[in-house]
Amino acid sequence: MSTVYQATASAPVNIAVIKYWGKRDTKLILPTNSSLSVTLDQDHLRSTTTSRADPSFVKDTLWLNGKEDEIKPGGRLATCISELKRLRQATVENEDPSAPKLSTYKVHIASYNNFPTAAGLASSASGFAALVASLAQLYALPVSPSTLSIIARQGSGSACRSLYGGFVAWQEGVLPDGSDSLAVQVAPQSHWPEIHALICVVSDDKKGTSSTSGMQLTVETSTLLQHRIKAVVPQRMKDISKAILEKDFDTFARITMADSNQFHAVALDTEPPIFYMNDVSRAIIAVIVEYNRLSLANGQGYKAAYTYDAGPNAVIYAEEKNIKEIIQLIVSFFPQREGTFKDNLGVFAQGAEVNA
Ligand code: 2P0
Repeated sequence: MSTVYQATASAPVNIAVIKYWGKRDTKLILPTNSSLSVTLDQDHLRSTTTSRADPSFVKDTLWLNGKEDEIKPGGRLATCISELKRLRQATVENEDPSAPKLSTYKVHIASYNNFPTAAGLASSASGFAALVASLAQLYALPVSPSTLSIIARQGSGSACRSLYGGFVAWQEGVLPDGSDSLAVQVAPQSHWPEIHALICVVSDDKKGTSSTSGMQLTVETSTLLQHRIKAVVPQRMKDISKAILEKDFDTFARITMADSNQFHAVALDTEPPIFYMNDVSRAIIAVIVEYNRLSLANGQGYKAAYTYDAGPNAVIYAEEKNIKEIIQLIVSFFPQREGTFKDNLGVFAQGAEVNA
């Protein structure tokens, strides 16, 4: 019987608090600014990928949620796969001539997202991170998650941050080959386990402008982006990293909301303008602003921080002790309607789906 070479790995979704928006190199996926995210520590917002290498396979093949997906030559998927094969050869096979030449075999890859597309969450970050982690395991690559993040980055920028759990920075780097544009862990989740994320699904419609094309339009046309890159993000990266290390929720919340606001401002500053939030998104902002205002007036500091990606869904970061109150607040303002998930404002909390 021949040996089966197969490995399975999974990676969770991450939600940025300092947003990545803009590339200085579109092929290598090098960003115009550093970013920072929280990797969601829950079982049901993950991609799980199984990879198998076999000499009998005739071509590299990918199934996404059970459906075959094209691997375009020279495309992002092909780049990730060939980079991992190259690493296998350069490390394991070159060092140990008796190691099986897995880099010469074609691979079959099956990837599943366990969250419904209806959750309205981008799956490219967890998807590419799980794919890279699974092939790295299959090939027994003796490399760090940061090295793997360089490869995941070339699949989708935000994917590099899902190689680590907890609080993760993607350092933009300065080198033209992208070898220093990688993810590092600022702190593990266990450092600040009280931080939870509430995902409020406002709409599961496919967004109008993809991140990839939207951010390029912003780079080409927005003057505000230039200000953001040079004068705003570097200080925010330092300040929010410090806030995380010191478990300073007030600073974390202020910077998170300010950076979400500025990301949507640069989207609006794009020609033609890009709108990702809708009326419900803005109403949720108003609720959180008022909730914080009352809390601050009572001398209790910030209790919640909203952030929005390239779509209308809200993610609310809060400390565990306030999560229940925030869910009740959101649900009282935005009652859950009967009917399909699509019609509802779904609320997911870190750790469990909330039936409100
Ligand atoms: C982020 N987003 O930092 C930001 C905030 C959306 C808004 O990363 O072209 O899907 O594949 O590198 O990673 C979305 O961008 O774009 C994104 P590509 P990606 O999470």
